[in-house]
Amino acid sequence: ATAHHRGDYQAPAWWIDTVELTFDLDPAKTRVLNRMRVRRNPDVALQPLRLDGDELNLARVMVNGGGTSFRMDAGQLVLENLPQDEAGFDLEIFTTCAPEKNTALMGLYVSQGTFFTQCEAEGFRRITYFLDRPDVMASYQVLLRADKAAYPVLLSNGNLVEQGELDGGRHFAKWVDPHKKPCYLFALVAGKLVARQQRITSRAGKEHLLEVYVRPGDLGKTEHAMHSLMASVAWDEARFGLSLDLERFMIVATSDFNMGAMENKGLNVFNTKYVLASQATATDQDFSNIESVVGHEYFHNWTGNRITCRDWFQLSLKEGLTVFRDQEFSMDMAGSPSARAVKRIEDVRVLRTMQFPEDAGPMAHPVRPESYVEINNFYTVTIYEKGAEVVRMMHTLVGRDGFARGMKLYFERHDGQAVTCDDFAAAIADANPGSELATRLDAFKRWYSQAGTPCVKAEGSYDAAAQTYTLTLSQSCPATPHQPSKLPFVIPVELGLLAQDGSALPLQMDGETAPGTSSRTVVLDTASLTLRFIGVASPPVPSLLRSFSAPVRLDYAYTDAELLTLLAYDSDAFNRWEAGQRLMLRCAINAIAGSADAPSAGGQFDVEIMGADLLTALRRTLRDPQLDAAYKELVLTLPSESYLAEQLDVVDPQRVHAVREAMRLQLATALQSDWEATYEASQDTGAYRPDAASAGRRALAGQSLSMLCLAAQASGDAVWPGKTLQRFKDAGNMTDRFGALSALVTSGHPHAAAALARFHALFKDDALVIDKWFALQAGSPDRGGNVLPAVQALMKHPDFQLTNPNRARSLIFSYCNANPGAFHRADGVGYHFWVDRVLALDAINPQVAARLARALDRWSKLAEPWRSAAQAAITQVAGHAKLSKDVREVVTRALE
Ligand code: DPP
Ligand code: ZN
Repeated sequence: ATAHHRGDYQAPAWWIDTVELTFDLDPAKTRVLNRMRVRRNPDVALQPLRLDGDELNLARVMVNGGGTSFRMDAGQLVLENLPQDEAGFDLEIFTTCAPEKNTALMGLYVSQGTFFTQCEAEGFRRITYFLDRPDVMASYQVLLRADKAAYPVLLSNGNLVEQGELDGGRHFAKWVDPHKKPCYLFALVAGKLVARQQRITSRAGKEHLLEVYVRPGDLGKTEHAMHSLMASVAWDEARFGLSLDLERFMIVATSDFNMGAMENKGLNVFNTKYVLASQATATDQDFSNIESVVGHEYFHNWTGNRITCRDWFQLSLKEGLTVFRDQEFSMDMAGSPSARAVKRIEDVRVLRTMQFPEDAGPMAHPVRPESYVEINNFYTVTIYEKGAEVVRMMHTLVGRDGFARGMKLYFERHDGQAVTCDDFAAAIADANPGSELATRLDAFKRWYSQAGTPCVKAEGSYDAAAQTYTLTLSQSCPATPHQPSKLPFVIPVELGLLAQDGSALPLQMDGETAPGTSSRTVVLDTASLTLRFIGVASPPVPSLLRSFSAPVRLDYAYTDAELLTLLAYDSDAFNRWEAGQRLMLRCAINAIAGSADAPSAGGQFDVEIMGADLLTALRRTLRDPQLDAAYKELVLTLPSESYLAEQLDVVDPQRVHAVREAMRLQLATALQSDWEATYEASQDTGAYRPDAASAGRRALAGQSLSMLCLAAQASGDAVWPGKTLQRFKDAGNMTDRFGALSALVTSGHPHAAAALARFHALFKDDALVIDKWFALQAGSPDRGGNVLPAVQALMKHPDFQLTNPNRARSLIFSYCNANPGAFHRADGVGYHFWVDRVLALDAINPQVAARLARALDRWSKLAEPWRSAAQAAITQVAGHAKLSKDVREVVTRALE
């Protein structure tokens, strides 16, 4: 397979201005007639027209109504000697495809008797021959024909302009999209669906019809998605002045989907996971994910659809920006400053546990990659989450109003175009001349071109006589594949100083005439920067990188006492949480590095890993009446095993697991009475509502129950497991029910088996709930190697289905990608399981298989015997003759 390089970009030699598609939908053989108006691009040297196609049966090609010669070359349909005049020519292509055989779920496929499409990134070429690249934007008219009884609902992008009956029990619908679009935003849906409808009037006074389509029977679970959509429409108008540009906006849910959702123009297709919710079947986390994904896809309507990407190297242009927008939307919906901080902490936790490892591993790539073999492999946490951090830093550097001005200029300049990350950055900077961003734009854009997570090292020294505090910040960035050395990044560092008693000190720098605010943002844009604060009466505790103002690692040699001060008093909620994380991390790392106190092979630690001061501070947090429940839950959650592993040079995954489990047990037992009090105080009264405050209380109650069941397992006490089982049975909502079930399962209590069986019986007809049931078992803490046999048994469960991505993810990914303590077995059997599953999935769905293939990305950091066993497993996959280019690229890079 060949690599594509960013530098090779060339404008298309031909444009496609209009597309008329006629579909005769049939699961076994769908016929597609594609009539295009094609025109030479006069700005580019004459070249043959090369149309992309994949898995198509070609029946006919006609130019201006007559036959034409063509040839096939590397899967492309090549046409030469075409009319070159300005008016262009008609090109008609007739093909067939087999949607029911399409298990890759790219292009046109069938899910539970309904037709769906997925075209991003390169799925349209599996529907018809086309210039399948985002910079070719055309007007679409779509005629759908199908059996009326089997496919009563026929949908495509834009407006329904005509529908009617045909002979033989068939019917048709004709859709016209008023907006030009790249083909990756094309969509059609046909099947037995029902819709929740909502008419709204925008701020601008226009009427719109919003629709959420689901299978009959699921209509009762669409209220939250519709509310989220209405909130998204209102938010984009209020915050960015961006209104809905369509008369009709549709969301359709499918249970077979490779990703979360897809922003097709006017016809979003969603994984059911991000649409369906009821209090009985969805957790608070599900409710909040739905809000954020509905927002994300809706926001793409402007950032992605109206202005799209010139080429797929620019993917973060739309994804980073749209993630930033959905993060801001969720924060604004959450409301209080404290709820905003909770959302920020959650987002940073994802970044640090998923993106930092990616940035340090074999798949590391810049936010704007330089090359790829399979673009589907680059829908990554780097493109999305780090891309969003880059946009957030711009927001920080130009301010909220400045960013709004920049967005306005971006749309003035580029509406209707396919552009680059450079164009976006230029618009934000040009709208803010003289800003911290505009004055160093070229250096700032290294965030787009350089991979790797920078490290900011901070050193402080206090001069008691002069009452000055000197802070030196310096930066470095490790080498990444093909990038041995890096130039300095532009890093906004928000900081403050605390007095020893925890009070905030006003900041006055050398040369300033008066003290200013107690928090400010400095810009580190050189290898090192020294700041001198004056009028500092006693040695301060620095609070650095507040709100996580840049996606970097911060290295500062805090004493335990300083961290305890920050944990107790920092006015920045993020750093207050971070101080607790650092203290817990420090204890964990000391225990991992420590001598023979603990056996490495899954044994238990007898030693106390966390000291009395830390436990006291955590207890105080739990008891603090000023703090929100959601925030307490975050502070009391230990860093994950994968985050711990990232802090080590050589990883013994069993020891990491054992240490973290010992710390959980210590938290559970040392704070037992506090957990009891917290649980009792966190009970909800009144009707279920998924808002941030109620969800926070339920999260803390669930955490308390988990801790109490864990403590009971150690002490032999039967009261709390009994209460938990009762709560599991009586729960009025899925959050409480699943929280209780998790508490029993993760503590390894004997009640767990009966509860799991009961849960399955209750929800056997609800696929999304059964996904949770699989995921909980595959993700539960390993006890002497018990998880893999359970996973293997579940593979044989009648409800398990490898072809359904949600189900495959719920069982296999929950084990291989998200349960390191269970997956990294010293006997290597976890890796054998992984090899077999990667190969089996690859034959069905390469995109999903390639995600699973990344479970061993960090193999070279592992200690022996894991390292050699993991390498051998990857080599075994790589040695397979019939790999997709998706999996091939991942394992090749892993072994480089
Ligand atoms: N559907 C994916 C997303 O919205 C890809 N565009 O991020
Ligand atoms: Zn997106």
